[in-house]
Amino acid sequence: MSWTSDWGRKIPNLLVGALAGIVGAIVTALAMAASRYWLGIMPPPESVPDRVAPLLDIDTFFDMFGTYGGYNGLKQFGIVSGLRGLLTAGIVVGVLYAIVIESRVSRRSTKWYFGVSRPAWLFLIGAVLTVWIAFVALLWPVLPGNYIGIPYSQARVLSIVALLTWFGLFAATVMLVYRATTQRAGPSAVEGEPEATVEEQPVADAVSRRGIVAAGAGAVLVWPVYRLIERMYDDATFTYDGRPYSGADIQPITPNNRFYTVTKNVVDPDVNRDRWRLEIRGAIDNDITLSFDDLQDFEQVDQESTLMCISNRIGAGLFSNAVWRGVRMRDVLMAAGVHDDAFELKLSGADAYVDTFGMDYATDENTLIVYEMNSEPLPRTHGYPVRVIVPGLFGEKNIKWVTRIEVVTEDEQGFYEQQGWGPNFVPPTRSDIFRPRTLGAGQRATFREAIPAGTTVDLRGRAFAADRGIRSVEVTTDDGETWSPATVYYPGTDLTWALWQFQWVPAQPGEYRVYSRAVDGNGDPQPSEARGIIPQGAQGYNIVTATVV
Ligand SMILES: Nc1nc2c(c(=O)[nH]1)N[C@H]1C(S)=C(S)[C@@H](COP(=O)(O)O)O[C@H]1N2
Ligand SMILES: [Mo]
Repeated sequence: MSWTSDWGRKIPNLLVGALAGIVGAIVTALAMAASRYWLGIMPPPESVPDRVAPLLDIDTFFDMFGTYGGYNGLKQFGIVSGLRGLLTAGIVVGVLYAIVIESRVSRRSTKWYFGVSRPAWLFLIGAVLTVWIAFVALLWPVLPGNYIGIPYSQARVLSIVALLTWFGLFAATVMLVYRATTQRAGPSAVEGEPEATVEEQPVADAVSRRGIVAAGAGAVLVWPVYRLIERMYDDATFTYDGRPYSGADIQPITPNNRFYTVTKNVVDPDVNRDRWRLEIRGAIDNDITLSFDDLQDFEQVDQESTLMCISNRIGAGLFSNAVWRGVRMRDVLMAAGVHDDAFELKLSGADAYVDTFGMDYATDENTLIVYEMNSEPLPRTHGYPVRVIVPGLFGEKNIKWVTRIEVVTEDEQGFYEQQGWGPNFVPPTRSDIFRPRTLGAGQRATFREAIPAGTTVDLRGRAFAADRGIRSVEVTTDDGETWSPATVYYPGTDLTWALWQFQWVPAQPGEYRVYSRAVDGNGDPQPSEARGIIPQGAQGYNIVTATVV
C-alpha cells in the first residue's frame, strides 16, 4: 500500500505539522514580544487592531466598548485575538506544510538545504513572502510607529524588516521542528532512495518521542513569552487611560500626576530622548530634522492652556489645565519654508497616531511644540519628550510623542476623524459645577449630599471656551427662571478655563435644579441645547439636582 493513500499513517504527520506550527507560533510570539520590549517595534497583535480601529465608525467603536468592557477591554480583546490568530495561523501553516512535504511530488523531488524537499521549501518561501507583502501593504500607515522613538523614516524600514524576520523565523521553526520530529533513521532519508524503503521504517515510535521533545521545548518557551507580556501588562495603559481630572478640589492648574489622560495605546511609548528626532517634511523648501537640543535654538515660550478631549461629557473631567513650555510651531515652519499650496499639517506620533489641523492653526502664535509641563519634563504619559499643543481644538489634535510633521496639500484624516468624528473640532463653550461633590454628568447630575435649608452653599465650577476666553458666568438655582452673576475667581487667559464661585443660600426645603451658563470672549453665550459627544463633542447645561432638607 502506498503511504500517501494511507490516512491512518498520514494523520500523525498532520499532527506533527500542527505541533510544528504551534511551536513556530510560540517562537514567533517570543521574538515579537522581545522586539516590542527592547526595540519598540509594534508587532501584528498590536498593529493590526491599531490599523483597524480608525476604520470602524464611531457607533461600532462605542458598541465594542460596551461588548468588551470599555476602551481598555477592547484593547485587551485586540491583543488576545492577535495572539489567538497567530496560533491559529501557525497550526494552519504547519498542517499545510505537512501535506506538502509528505505529498508524492515532494517525496520524489530533489532535496534542498537541510534535506528538505524543493516543494516544501517553495511552499514556505511562498507563504512567508505572500504574508509579508500582505502585512506590509495592510499595515503601511502604522509601520513608522516605534515605541522607543526611532525616527519616523528609519522606523518604517525597521518594521518591514521585523515582519520579514518574524515570519521567516516562524517558517524556519516549522521546518526544523517538523524535520527533527519526523526524521527517519537509516538510508531512506537520503536523496535518490526508492520510496519503498521509507514505508518499511518503523517511524511511529521515533515520531512520538521526538514530538514530545518538540512539544516540551515549545511549552518551555511559553514561559518567557508570558513573562515579557506580563511585564508589558504592568506597564500598560489600563490603569490610567481615560483618567479624568474631577472632584470637588479642582485647582486652576492641574498637577501633572492628576492631568486627564487619553491614549489609544495598550503600552505607551517610552521614547529615548537622545534617539528621538522631529522630522519636518512635505510641501516645504527645506526638510528639517530636529534633535531635542536643536529645538532649544528656537525662541522658548511659556503658555498656560487647557486641553479637553472630544469625548468629555458635560460635567466630566476629561479636561485639564497646565503651563506648557516649548517653541512656536510657526517658527519651526518658518525655518522650513512652507509652500503656498499648503493645506494642513499632518502630524504623527511615535505610536503611529496621526492627526491633522489647518494652516491657520499651524501658524497661530499659540500653537506650540512643547517639552515641559508645569516646569517639569513632559511626563511619559503626556508625550515625553515632545508633544504638540494646539489651543482652540479638541485634545485629539494635540499629538503626543510627536515624531513627524508633514505639510500636506490635500485634506487627510486623523485616527479618530476617520471614524467619523468632526469635521468641526472646535469645542463649544461650556460650564459645569464641581462643588459640592456631584454624581453623574450632563443634565442628570445630582449633588451627592442633601443640603440643609438656610445654609450657605459654596458652589464652584469651570467654564471653558477653547481659545475664545470666558467673559462671564451666571448661575440659576430655579431651573432658569432667574440668573445671577457668578464670581470668576480664576479668570485664566483666553486659552484656559475659568473657575467660578457662587454663594447660594436655599431658604426652603425641596428639589432644585442648579446650573450655570458662560459667555465667551466674543460675547457669545454657551449653547443651551443639549448635544451628545458624537461626533463633534458635547454641549448644553450641566444641570445638577439639589435636594434641600
Ligand atoms: N500620539 C498620540 N497622541 C495623542 C493621543 C494618542 O493616543 N497618541 N491621544 C489624543 C487624545 S484623544 C487626547 S484627548 C489627548 C490627551 O492628552 P493627555 O493624555 O496628555 O491629556 O492626546 C491626544 N494625542
Ligand atoms: Mo480625546
